[in-house]
Formats: sequence, C-alpha cells, structure tokens
Amino acid sequence: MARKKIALIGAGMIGGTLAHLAAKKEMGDIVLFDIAEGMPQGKALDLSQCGPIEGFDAKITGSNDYADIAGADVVIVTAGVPRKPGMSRDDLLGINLKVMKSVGEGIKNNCPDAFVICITNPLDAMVWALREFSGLPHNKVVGMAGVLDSARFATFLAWEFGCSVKDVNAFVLGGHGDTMVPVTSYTTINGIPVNDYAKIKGVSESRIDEIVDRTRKGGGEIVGLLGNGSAYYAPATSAIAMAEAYLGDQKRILPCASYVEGKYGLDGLYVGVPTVIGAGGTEEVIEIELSDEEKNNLKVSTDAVEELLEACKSLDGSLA
Ligand code: A3D
Repeated sequence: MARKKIALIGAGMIGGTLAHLAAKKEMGDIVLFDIAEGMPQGKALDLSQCGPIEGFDAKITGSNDYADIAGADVVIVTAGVPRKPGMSRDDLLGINLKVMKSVGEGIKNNCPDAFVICITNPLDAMVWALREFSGLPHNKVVGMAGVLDSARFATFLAWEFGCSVKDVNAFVLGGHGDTMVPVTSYTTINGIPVNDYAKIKGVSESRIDEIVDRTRKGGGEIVGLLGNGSAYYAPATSAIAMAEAYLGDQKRILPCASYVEGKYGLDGLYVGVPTVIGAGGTEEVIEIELSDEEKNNLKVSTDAVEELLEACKSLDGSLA
C-alpha cells in the first residue's frame, strides 16, 4: 500500500510541530507548504535529519508550490497571521479570510479528496470559509479546537484533584473563544461525574467555576506568557489525534468544529460539537442532552460564531 501523504499548509510554529509529530508517528510522507520562501524547505531539511536519530522513516519536503500537495490524504491548515497589538478582530478576519481563499483553491485544485483540518483563527469562521472556498463536502472539512480546549480543561482538573490526566475525560462544546462551553455534566474522572468527585475531594463549586473560566481563557494565558505568538505544542497534538482518527478509521468521538445542520437547533454553521471521526471524515455529529444553562451558554457561543460568518460574508461577496 502506498504511503499516506500529509500536507501542512502553513509551516510556522504549529506547522513545524505537526510535521515533527507526524514524522515521529510515521503517519506518512509530509509536505510543509508556506508562502515564505526557504522557511518550509529549511524546516523540512532540519526535521528530516531527526529521522536517523529518532528512527522514523518519513519523507519530509518543504514547498512554495501548491502542486506539491497533489493527492494529499490529509491537509492540516495553519496558514494565516496571528492577531497583533492594535489589530481589530475584523482586521484579522479580513486578512485570514483572504488566506483561506487561496488555501481553499489550492486544496480544490490539487487534493479534492483530502480530509482537511483547519486550525487558523478565528477558528469557527475560518473553517466555514475554507469549506466554502474549497467546495469539498462538509464531512471532509473540520476545525480543531474542542480537542485542545478539552485537553486544557482536563489538565487543570487533574492538577486540582491531584489525579492522573489519563483519568480525566473532559468535554468542551461551542465556538473556540471566550464563549466556549466547558460541559461539567459530561466531564468525568474515570466515570465519576466531576461535580460528584469535587464533593468527595472537598473542592468547591466556585473552584470548578474558576477552572472553567481558566479553560475559556486558556489560549490567552499562553499568549500572555509567551509574549510573542500563541500555543503550538498542544494545538498540533490535538490535530494529529484527529488526523489519526481519520487515517485509522478509528470512529473516535472527539469535540470538533463540525458542520451542524439541524442538530442543537442549528442550521448551517461550524461549531464545536461531539463528532465521530472515521474513514468517512466527520461521520456523525452526536447531539447530547444539555441543561437549560448549558443550552443558553451554547446559544451565546453560536451567536458569536454567526456574527463572524456575517462579517465574512460582508468582507467577501462570493460567500454571501
Ligand atoms: P505562525 O507561526 O505565524 O504560522 C503561520 C504561517 O502561515 C506562517 O509561516 C506564514 O508564513 C504562513 N502563511 C501566511 N499566509 C499564508 C498563505 N496565504 N499561504 C500559506 N501560508 C501562509 O502561526 P502558528 O503556527 O502559531 O498559528 C497558526 C494559526 O493557528 C493562527 O491563526 C493561530 O491563531 C491559530 N491557532 C489556533 C488554535 C486553535 O485552537 C483553533 C490554537 C493555536 C493557534
């Protein structure tokens, strides 16, 4: 069987980390694509030289030519610019929307059968726009956010309880941003509902609320500490888990920014929901029972996503 091909569009901090992880796991041959000349080629060369030491066998190439992503099985998109001081959310939206247009066309023309995972922010709007521009089926284009947000929630809970992160199954829904919805009712410590476990361990409700709040602001906390740039290790690890679920037809249920039509009372937008990922891409969106408060929180979150989509449509008439 031919080796799988993984195309990484954007060879920056997350792109480079994705390449390293994918190579270590021998997921396939890797193409690092970027508009910056020399940089993806340099990273590819550097990463290739890890092979003899780590013992992985993967061909890693850098490119500035979309033709080199031809036939990719998986495409992970991190292309774009981060928000800089003084830049409004709309400024960022405008710039990254244009990036999604060129990336979408590159995918459509070179690897229309790929499973595409978008990471570029603002996530829920960019994955929607990328799908529109690429014209791929909705089940083959997905956004990465919930796996990361849930991992942040799980990490903070494990620290609080002094338990292993392996035993925490945390759950975050909604858009990627301050309005995301960490769902405590579906969060367990090895099957024990988190609120029950908090009582056992003498952890107050307000402490759990603080952890929920820290999760919501988890990206910003890292931006503040780094001083330049945003998180990249855990975002890359999260997208790799999604790619592995697709390539291995694992049928994992992962919180992803998936296209929702009908479920959760939503119609035609991408937002974080539990999703089955297998060989068919995003095979099913799972609709879970939510409390009234969780429903309200999800509504606030999806309203924020809708607003971004309207902004995209007014910035690019072809999306209207
Ligand atoms: P960075 O290191 O700046 O890499 C972005 C790369 O995109 C750079 O190398 C650019 O040269 C390249 N690029 C810009 N325009 C284009 C284009 N038109 N075509 C191809 N490449 C282009 O950023 P990063 O890797 O740290 O982050 C990438 C994106 O992920 C940003 O938008 C972040 O905001 C986002 N991000 C999302 C999450 C989520 O959880 C959703 C988490 C962390 C970062």
